[in-house]
Amino acid sequence: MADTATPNVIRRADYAPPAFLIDTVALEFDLVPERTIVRNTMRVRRNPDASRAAHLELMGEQLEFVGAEIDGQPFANAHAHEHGLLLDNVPDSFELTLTSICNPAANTTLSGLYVSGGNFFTQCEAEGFRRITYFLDRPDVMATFTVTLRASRADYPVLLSNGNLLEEGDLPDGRHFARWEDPFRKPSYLFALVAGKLVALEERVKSGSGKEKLLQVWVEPHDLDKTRHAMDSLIHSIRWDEERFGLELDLDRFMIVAVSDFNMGAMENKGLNIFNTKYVLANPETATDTDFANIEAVVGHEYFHNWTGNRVTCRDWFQLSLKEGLTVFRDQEFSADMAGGATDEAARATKRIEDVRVLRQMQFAEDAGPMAHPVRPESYVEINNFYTMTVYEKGSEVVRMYQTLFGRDGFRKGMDLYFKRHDGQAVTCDDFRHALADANGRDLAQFERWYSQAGTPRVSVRTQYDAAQRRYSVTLRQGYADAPPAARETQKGPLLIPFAIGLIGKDGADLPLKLEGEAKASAATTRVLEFTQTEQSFTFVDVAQEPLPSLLRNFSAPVIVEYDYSADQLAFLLAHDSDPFNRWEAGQRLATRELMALAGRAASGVPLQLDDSVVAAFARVLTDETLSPAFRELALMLPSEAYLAEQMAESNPAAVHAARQFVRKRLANALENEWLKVYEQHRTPGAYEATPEAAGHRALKNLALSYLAELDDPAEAVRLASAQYDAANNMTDRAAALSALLNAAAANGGSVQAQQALDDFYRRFEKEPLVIDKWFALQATQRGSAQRPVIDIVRKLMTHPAFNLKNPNRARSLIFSFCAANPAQFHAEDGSGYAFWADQVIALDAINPQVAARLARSLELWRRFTPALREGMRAALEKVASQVKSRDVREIVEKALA
Ligand code: B3K
Ligand code: ZN
Repeated sequence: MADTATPNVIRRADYAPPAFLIDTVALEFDLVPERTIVRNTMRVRRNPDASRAAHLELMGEQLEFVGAEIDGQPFANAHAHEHGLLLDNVPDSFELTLTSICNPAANTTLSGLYVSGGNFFTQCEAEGFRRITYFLDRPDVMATFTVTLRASRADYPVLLSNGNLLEEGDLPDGRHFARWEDPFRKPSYLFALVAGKLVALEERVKSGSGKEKLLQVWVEPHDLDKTRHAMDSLIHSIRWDEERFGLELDLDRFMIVAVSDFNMGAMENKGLNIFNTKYVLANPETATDTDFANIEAVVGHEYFHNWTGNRVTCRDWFQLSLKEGLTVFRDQEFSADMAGGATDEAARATKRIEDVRVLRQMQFAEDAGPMAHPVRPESYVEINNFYTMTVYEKGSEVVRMYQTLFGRDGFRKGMDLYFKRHDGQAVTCDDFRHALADANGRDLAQFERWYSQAGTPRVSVRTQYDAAQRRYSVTLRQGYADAPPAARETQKGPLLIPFAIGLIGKDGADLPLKLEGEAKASAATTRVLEFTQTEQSFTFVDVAQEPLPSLLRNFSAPVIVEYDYSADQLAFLLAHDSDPFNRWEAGQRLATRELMALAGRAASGVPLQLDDSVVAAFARVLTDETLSPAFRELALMLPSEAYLAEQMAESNPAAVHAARQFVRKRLANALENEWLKVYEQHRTPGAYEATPEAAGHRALKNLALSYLAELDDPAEAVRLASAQYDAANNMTDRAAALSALLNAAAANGGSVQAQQALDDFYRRFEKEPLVIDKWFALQATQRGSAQRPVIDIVRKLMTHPAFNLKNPNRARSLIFSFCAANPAQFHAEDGSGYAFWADQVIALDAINPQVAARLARSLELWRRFTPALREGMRAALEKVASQVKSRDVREIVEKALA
């Protein structure tokens, strides 16, 4: 079960190439749930580039060793231990056959080979392959794999593995077999097998060079009607990678398999992607617009890994962002292109805004706490703890900065060179940076700091206009936001920050840009300044009037910008900035500033009030028909409570909640007629369409409903929500109506209607686990009230027959939703949330350490909270630290308490 080894720190500086290489692997599986026999035959040779080792040390965990043969002869010098197999005195080059047994039925960690819903699945990244067979389970050992699967034909009619199907047929005793071969060398973390009762949606497409490809989406038979969108997303991904990066699918067949027990979103195993059902299954009745968009993004992400991750992989796990940051960047660009093509900047911006919101709320918080680490970490205890927001999302921003510096064409040249140099290799983040630098004739030595320095950079801006000289100077100064000591130690010097800027005139139009020393103004009204020193000034000349600066357009670098805008200036930018991202940003700054002031008042018990000018600024956005509905929805959504709490000197979730609710109520009451009008105008009658436009209308309409539910008298909102709930032909509208009813009920309106809808929802979707997850999540994230605290509801739901701690989606839907997405209720002053959290982390630790460790992270920022909460959090952390066994959870809680 849990790994109880004493925590061992693995360091990047200690990397050494493997003493042996494995060129080919032939695996034979006799699949039986409690006792699967694995026979593994490898061609092994000494690595000419490594120092000579006396022994061959293979990794292995939770395996029963049966025997070893070398070149067909029994080999007695093989010693199995808790972490692997030691083979003494092996030849320089030999064939090694190992036989071992594992127990997939008992594997609740969902790492290695396991059983879910009666079918077999694998998950090997990062270190799950060693739970299947003994191996050099590290990404710089790449081999070609042949896999033979044998199992009962009645129980496991479908047998899948990576690559191409070579052969299949019957065996005695009702068994059958299939043999697969993957022609590409790969590290063990990309191995996969699936066996069970599954059916596939199939499609044949021609790739760019005219080759026919078989695409399959495998699911349980009752889910076949929910596979179309995933298939379409796959086809779009294949086309997009050909067009944007000239990268073609390299196999004859590409498979996606959905499984309901899965630790994360999905996995890019070569030719056999395994997905959480959440990122495959969708139809209008069961999936929201957000689900549809997420499926497209995750299908794209895993498909894009085929080149960025699989064809070129990581030398070691410290280089994880080499494949993850790059592939997140690619999936973000894919989604933006799908939403707005290459040129519709406003439509692209909605995707950009959503991505930046996640980065700020989650990654900036990570960088401010005990788990802060550089994009390329220096050390880890458990690598699974480093599949983080920093490696993925900040890593993606780092990749985006190359494109911002060199343009799309320059970035493409760099990618082409990267593949030309490194196809088939396991490489480093430095190799990627060098390819980008060389292809563009640039020295990017300073840029390495983005990979080695932790913490969120802070750029403060000063401006000065000289009317007589018509000069406008912009002085930038960079440093870091407050960071824990571990992050501060990594901060060695200034970064190369691509700082995109525009200047806006009195009429709201962009001014021409001419930097000092330039012959003429550029055609573009946005310039990317290369900001490389601690402090640096840039002077624009021929500036006819004092401009208003639009800073860090399109969020050109993952930094915090400080500039002393007045409220009027922010309202002006919100109304006029030509950069859609910065228009949104101005509204967020305005709202954040007000909300922070209000939270401060709420914390000290001072009555709250909101200036009419703020209401007016939001009213203008709400009624501005020139803006897309999707954009208006984003602009009118207030910053999240978690983000706001993080901005306070001492996080006070109750005060933040009071402030945010106050503003929502104020906006609801002041703009009641406008919300009602928007609600009516943006209905989407007729058949459901999953287009970005239709989704934008639904998003804005449902935001209006959520504001209306805040009215002092919510009767009309309850009526609208009930009617919407009953009439809905899609999950977006149905879930939004239910959520509005729950929140109105918390404010004392329509609790009967809320309960009726909740009961109806359960009955209607009882057989759809992903929808029942929503049913749990909606209740866990609801507003609650003093009379009806959400913790009571959550505790009761833990005993519901549909609750199951072993299923990660279900655990996340109830427990994580409450602990990580309902801050005001979770951080109750009586500490009840923390006690609940500790119990669940401890319970999960014994079942699934990876999932437990994710939950454990929800208290890591405890030191930043008000003293009243801090003690309860510390006590809960100490309780967990004293009881958990896995190195996954121990690393998290020990770092939090250190
Ligand atoms: N590469 C996998 C993540 C594996 C996580 C292991 N704990 C999915 C992805 O990023 O595409
Ligand atoms: Zn990935």
